[in-house]
Amino acid sequence: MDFYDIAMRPPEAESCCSVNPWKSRLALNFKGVAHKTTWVSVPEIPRVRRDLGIPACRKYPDGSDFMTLPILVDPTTNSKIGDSFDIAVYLQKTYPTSGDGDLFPPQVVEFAFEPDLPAWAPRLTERKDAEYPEYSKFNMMIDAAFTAHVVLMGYYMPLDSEESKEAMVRRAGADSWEDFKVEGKPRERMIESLRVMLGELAKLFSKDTSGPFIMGKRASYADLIVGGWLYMMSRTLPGNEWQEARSWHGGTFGSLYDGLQKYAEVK
Ligand SMILES: N[C@@H](CCC(=O)N[C@@H](CS)C(=O)NCC(=O)O)C(=O)O
Repeated sequence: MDFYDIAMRPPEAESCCSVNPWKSRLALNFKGVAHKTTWVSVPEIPRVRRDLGIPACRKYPDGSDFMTLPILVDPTTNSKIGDSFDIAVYLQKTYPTSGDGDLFPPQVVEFAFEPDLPAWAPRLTERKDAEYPEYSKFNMMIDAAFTAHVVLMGYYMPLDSEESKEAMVRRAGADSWEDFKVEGKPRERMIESLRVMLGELAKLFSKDTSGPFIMGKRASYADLIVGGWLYMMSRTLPGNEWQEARSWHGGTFGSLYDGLQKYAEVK
């Protein structure tokens, strides 16, 4: 299968840090599905998506299309999928028993967190279908909770070129990449807010302590959703911030990250 992720500075296997593609990579490896990654520069995403004939699945606040990755193309079934949640559902339906089995075992994954989001970070577009609604809702909640703290990471994304940075600067209505830097007291406050949010989330992981996942020893797509963000944090947070975050709340998120490593191979 062909998998499309956002290009970072080589070697991409060590630098790739885009949340939604990470969720899909973890799902592909969970299912043990062979795939090969194509790295796409940010300014190229709209063209690549259009050439594949995949409509946008995300909108800017003004209603215009936001062209995103990941994309998965499966030539064996002639499928082209352009949304990480749809990719997970597709993998589950097409390869129900492959790899580590069911990505969506029935479970209650409750997490409520309603932050204010900056205008340039639009919420995920709500899904109308009712496929795995419990997981879909969790995906939306997690996205909002982490996006509220994404300014801690954005500046440190190792994008592949100045053009990619400029595309993001323009979109955010900023003057330069330096505008994304958050330091000093505002950074400390934001780190503390991230710690508190993760404390709420850690409660979900404390229900079954037989393993690092929400269901204990058994990973599900809910763990992979959080995992996508942990991979972004681990690859972007500067200094020892990631080491600190790993250790918060009894090491819940360090253990989760370590538990997901078996699904993290970049291919
Ligand atoms: N609902 C989509 C959202 C995908 C998304 O927002 N992808 C981001 C990367 S994590 C992206 O492609 N951004 C492109 C850009 O910023 O230009 C999904 O889950 O796949």
